Amino acid sequence: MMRGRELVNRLATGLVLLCAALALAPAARAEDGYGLWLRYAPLEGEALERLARFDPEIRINDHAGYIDPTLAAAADELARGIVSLLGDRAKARPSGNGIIEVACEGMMDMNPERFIVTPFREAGRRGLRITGGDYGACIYGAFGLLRELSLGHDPASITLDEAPAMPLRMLNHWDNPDGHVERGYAGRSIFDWWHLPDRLDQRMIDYARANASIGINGVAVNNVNARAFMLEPDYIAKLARLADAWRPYGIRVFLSARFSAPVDICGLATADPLDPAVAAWWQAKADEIYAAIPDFGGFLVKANSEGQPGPQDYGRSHADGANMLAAALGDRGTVIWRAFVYSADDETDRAMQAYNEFVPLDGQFADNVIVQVKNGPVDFQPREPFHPMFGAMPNTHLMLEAQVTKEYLGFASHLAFLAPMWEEVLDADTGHGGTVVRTVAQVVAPVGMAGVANTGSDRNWTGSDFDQANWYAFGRLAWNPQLSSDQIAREWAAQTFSRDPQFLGAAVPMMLESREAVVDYMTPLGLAHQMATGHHYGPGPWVCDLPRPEWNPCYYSRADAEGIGFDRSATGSNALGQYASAIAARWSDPETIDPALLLWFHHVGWNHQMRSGRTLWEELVWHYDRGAAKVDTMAETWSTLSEYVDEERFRAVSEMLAIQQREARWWRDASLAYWQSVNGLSLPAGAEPPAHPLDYYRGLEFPEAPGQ
Ligand code: BDP
Repeated sequence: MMRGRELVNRLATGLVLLCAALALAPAARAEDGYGLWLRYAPLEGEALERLARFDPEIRINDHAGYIDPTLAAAADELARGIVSLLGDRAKARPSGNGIIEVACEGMMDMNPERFIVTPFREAGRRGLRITGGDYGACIYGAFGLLRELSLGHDPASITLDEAPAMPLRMLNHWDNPDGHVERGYAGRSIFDWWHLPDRLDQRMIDYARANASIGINGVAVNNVNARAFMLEPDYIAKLARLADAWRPYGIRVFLSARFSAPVDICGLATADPLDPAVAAWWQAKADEIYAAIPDFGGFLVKANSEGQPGPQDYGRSHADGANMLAAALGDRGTVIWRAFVYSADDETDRAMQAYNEFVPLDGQFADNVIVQVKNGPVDFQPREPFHPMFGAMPNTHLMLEAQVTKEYLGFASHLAFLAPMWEEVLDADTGHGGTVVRTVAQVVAPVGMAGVANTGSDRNWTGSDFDQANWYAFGRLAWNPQLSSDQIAREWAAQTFSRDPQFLGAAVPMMLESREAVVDYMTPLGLAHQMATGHHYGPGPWVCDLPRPEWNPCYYSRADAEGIGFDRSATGSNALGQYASAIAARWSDPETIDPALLLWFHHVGWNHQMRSGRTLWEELVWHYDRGAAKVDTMAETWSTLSEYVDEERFRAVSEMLAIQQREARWWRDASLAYWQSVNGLSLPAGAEPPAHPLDYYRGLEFPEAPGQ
């Protein structure tokens, strides 16, 4: 960036010219995954010729010598990207034929994040102009244009006009200040709190670039199981340094706040939200933060959940707690209050507790409070129905929370592309639109989406190369929930690995089928929460002795000699009653419910006849087998793709797939061995018996598993 600045050439027009060829040395092309989808691999063939002919210089607005840092970042990225896409052709290249003008200045009556890319002509030269609602739009415009160029599209025919579907598109990091990442499978935290604010790692800039390229505009930097001391002045200074670094990329910082902080770090006798001294403490704290970080996003709060303190400790409601913090922030920021609550003393079906606690509070939350709701009613399982709160709180700002890190989908070692899972929930009809379809995406569109980040200190950021796709997909879907999983997979794979149609023709279907494979070999037909205790690595369907009932897999499977599945119909917990009547009616009948959700809502006899003609037991075995077989196919497919991928990443993916093959079979075998011990049934003809007796699987222990 500095070299580009030094080479700035001021024009009489008041625009600044950056020569793309000289602005930056070509991006390092180490294929260790660090470059993510921003590696800008050199184009080939006609696409290369077209870009070489266009050969743009890059201009940015200059107001009497002042260059907005966001525009500078946009221009730098364009320069970096184009030089890299031109590969060898970028060397010794004269000043360009074409022009890219980064011209965002703020346009009245336009969404500040909307960008437009349009062609223009100037003295016989072709140009592309990026304009937008505000400076920040240009960073999205630059990345949008670079995506098109990276995909090999003709610069002459690029026109774009995009605005994000939702205002808040954020990552929630479950990173602890000591560097450990809760549910992190990619090494240590990327945030170097120890050396901040004095030292800012280059990774922080590359992280911001990656986020901006997919439209992420908010980052909560610390674990929702928060440490109160992160509200102390030294941490505010550290956070301010990050905020400064990320501001040009359109990212606002948020902090997870521990509700008991006034007691923990200030020695107040109470954290009661209705106590004036408590409110005053938070008010002063907010003022202190805003003095250092004028665009601070706000607080993310996990309260009265899994042992975290909260307003209920003082007999107050979630609304009391959230509104007190919201008043402290005022119109400067937002309180994001999580709806992931369930209690040790509540015997109600866990899947119902959040709805029961929150829906009666509809309309009571302050305007700058967002209630953040997980995609499903339990906890980020490979498949859940959509959360019944979506659509049921019309007078509350609701935001969707998804988990990008794959706590329950095989950690980083299993290839599971999550866009189909998120597409499934975003497209789900909540039934709350009367005769009109009202999807989850429509419910959250005025507010936003949060994803629990999967980044870490691993060189490839996410622990495995294919997990980068989930970070990418999360951002793309939050920007535009109408994008299809297929399109997202295709553009990610083309930018990350190879644009070759042969490669994409094999890799994209493999990605698209991968999540269903995980559902099949872990928890088919609506089963959930069958993983081992604590670390959540591997199967543990037999676990039934944990102190809290809803921590036990047996609580969810309800497997007995007669059948399996959780009766959540009117004869059982009646969780179905929390859904709109049209949805509940469809799901209340085991014959009409989508079989993928059958055992979530119904306790079904082992010999129940499925629509497939198989019995339930046969159907379960069929799914476990299909899942394990699918992973074998994925590994086979990948083995044919070596010519398209560099050696290092090819081998890394191959080895991860070998782990996944082994672990898919482990899930299948351990689960079947356990179900057989419950139902006494033999396996259907042709099905392979589990490799080991049940006791072997029960005896496995993994105290060193990551992410705990
Ligand atoms: C669970 C995780 C736990 C998180 C919790 C949450 O196992 O580590 O703290 O979600 O979302 O799935 O708060």
